[in-house]
Parts: sequence; structure tokens; C-alpha cells
Amino acid sequence: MRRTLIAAALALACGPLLAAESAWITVGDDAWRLIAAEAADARLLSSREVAVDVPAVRGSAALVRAVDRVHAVEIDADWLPRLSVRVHEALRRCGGFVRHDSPAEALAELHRLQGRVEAALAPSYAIDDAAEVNASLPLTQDSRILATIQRLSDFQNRLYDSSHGVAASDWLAGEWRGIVAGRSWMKVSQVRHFGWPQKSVKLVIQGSGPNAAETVVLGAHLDSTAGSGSSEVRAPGADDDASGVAALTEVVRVFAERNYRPQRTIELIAYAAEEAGLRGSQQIAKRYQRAGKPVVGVLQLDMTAFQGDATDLWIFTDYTNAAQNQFVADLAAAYLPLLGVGYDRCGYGCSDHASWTGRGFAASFPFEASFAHSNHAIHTANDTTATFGNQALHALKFTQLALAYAVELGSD
Ligand code: IPO
Ligand code: ZN
Repeated sequence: MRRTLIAAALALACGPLLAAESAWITVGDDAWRLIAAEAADARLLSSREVAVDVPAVRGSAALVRAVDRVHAVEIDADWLPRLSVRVHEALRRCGGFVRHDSPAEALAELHRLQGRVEAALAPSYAIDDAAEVNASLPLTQDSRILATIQRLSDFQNRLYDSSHGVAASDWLAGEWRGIVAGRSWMKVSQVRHFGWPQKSVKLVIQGSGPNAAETVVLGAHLDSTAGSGSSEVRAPGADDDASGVAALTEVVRVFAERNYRPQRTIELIAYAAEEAGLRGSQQIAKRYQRAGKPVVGVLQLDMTAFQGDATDLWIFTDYTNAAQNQFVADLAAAYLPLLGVGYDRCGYGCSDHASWTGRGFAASFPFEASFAHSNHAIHTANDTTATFGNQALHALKFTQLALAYAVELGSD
């Protein structure tokens, strides 16, 4: 009793210091070293070696096998908002962390990664819907993409645990509802999550073929982050990742304009809480896996507006599916023949595709730049449209690639 009283008094006096809760994350080696040096009470639970494919030479399509060390760590949850920022500042590299709901789940992730989950479903990657793709591509408009990026950047921030982040989710749901209005086969919903208020936004385009249960997922993340993670911080997240959400929005707008009805079901998802350790996509991929939902492919768009290299599209070869990556490159060659394609590695937990890969689904992640020339303004108040010259011509390429991907995989 007395212990309880003292604890309560201390909690009142010290606030969040004593109220600190544990979080369980998995991280790559670089991030773990940074945590070990800076987060005094972080505790290593387990480590595993994971085989990944990486370009033999930066940029090249020829891959070699490499080994990543991935670690399960228990850490004070208050430390996490700083982690994604510190990884960028200190390491000048990508790669992130994945947050789990329990130590057991963190260890289970290591176990699955070590087993190198191959995608359970292997669809045909035939490119045979040129009529629909070629009729749709000219309808995509960079001015509309830019307007959506600007609108999303105008929120003070889109933090997963702030009222602004909640408002951004509500706004996007309304925007998508407006676009699909009157089309019975297109439905918008908001997905609730356990542990934070921002909802993911999901748009389902119901398939009309015999394989309508099979689902193609295109995703981007709705949330943003900067600095402290305080709920009033300015975090426009124009490139990261309003540019991905805007690309999805333009794909939807063109599909609605054409009254396009796929054979398979297509889902577009703006994930909540990516910056908090892929938490939104973790919950969604876990639910889909448990429900046995046949997801035949996943495409992630996270950062599409900042052109860092002469080569346009960068395909990350680690924690993604090689066969589907080839399909993405083939789509670019077929429909966007003027674009250059390069290959790079992204690091563990780098964006929401990793949540799907970890659950055995085929995921790909076409990116705006090579690692060496990536946008350094992300995760700061300077991630605005000005950083990419107030235009969306680079984002337009990813929009067109995503549209071709959705039609070609959606129609088999
Ligand atoms: C990211 C991805 C790849 C590279 I190279 C650089 C940066 C962004 C990703 N880590 C992120 O913060 N997504 O929200
Ligand atoms: Zn980010």
C-alpha cells in the first residue's frame, strides 16, 4: 500500500519519466549500434542473420547474396520518436525499425525473416492489357498530384498520435469518397488501429472476375514525422509521404474517370503510423495473413517527388520479391520506355513493404532516388514542395507506374 502511494506520488512529480512504457522493436545493425550508444536502457533480446539480395554494384540489376544482422530490442517507448530522425541524421541512411505489440512478436519476426519467407502466391506477370493502360496513362495529371501533395502538407503535421494526423485521415477519406461517388464497386473506409488514434484509409475496387477474391494492394503512408514528435511540431512530409498518397489518389481519380473494373480486387491503402515503426501496415498485414486473404502483390510508394539522380526509378532489392521486382521493371520498359531504372538496397524496416514481406506476401518498392542521392529534407520541417521545385513531374512517373501495375496485375 505504502509502495503504491510512493509510486503514485513519484509518478505525479516526475510525469512521463516514471510512466515510461516498454516497446519491442526489430532493427537492422546500424540502427541497433546507434540505439546501443544513445539509449542507455535499451536491452537486446535476440539477433539473427538474414539473407538479402543486393546489387553487385550500386545501380546494377545483377544481384549478389548478402547477410543483414537484425535485432530484437526492448526499449523505452519515449525514445522511439527520435529514432527515425536520428537514423537519418547520424547514419545518413535509410532503414528503419519495426514496432511489435509484444516481445514474443518481435522474436517471431526474427524467426520468419531467418526462414526467408518466399511469397506464397505467384501470379502470372504477363503484360497484356495495353489497351486499358495506354488509354489511362494520358489522363494522369501532374498538376493534380501537386495539389494533393500541397493539401496534405498544409496540415501542421500528420503525426499518427496527434489531432492533426487524425484530421488528415478524415480529410483523405472524404477526398477519396468524393472521387468514387456513384460507383458501387469502389468503396472507401477508415481502418481503426489499436494503440493510436490515426486511422488508415482504404479504398477497395471490387473485382468482377472469377478470381475477385485475389487482391492487389497499392500503398503509401499517410503519417509524417519531424524532430521531437511533439504533437504541434511542423512536419509537412511533402515528399515523405504526401507524394505517395497523392500518386495513389491520382490513380483512383483516373480509374473513376474511366469507370475501370478490374478482374481481381484492388485495394489502395494510405497507412497510418509508418514513421512509428510501420505500425499501421504491421497490423493490416497481420490481419490479412490471419484471415488467409490471397494478396497476390503489394506495391509501396514512399517518396516519389524528389528526383535525386538522372536515373528515374530505383528498385530496392532487399526485403522485396525478386519476381515481382522484375515485373515492375518490365512494366516500366513497356509503358515508360524513356525512364531509366536502377537498383539499390534500402535496409531493414525501411517502409511499409517490409510489413508485407515479413508476412509472406510479394512486395516491391520503386523509389525516387538512389540511396546516395536521396532527399535529406525528410523528417524535418523542410520537407515541403519547395524542395522539389513545386512540381510533380517525378511523382507523375510513379503514378503511371502504379497505374500500369494495378491494371496489369488487376486484370489476370
Ligand atoms: C527512405 C527510404 C529509402 C531511402 I534510400 C531513403 C529514405 C525513407 C524511409 N526510410 C522513410 O522514412 N519512410 O517514411
Ligand atoms: Zn519517413
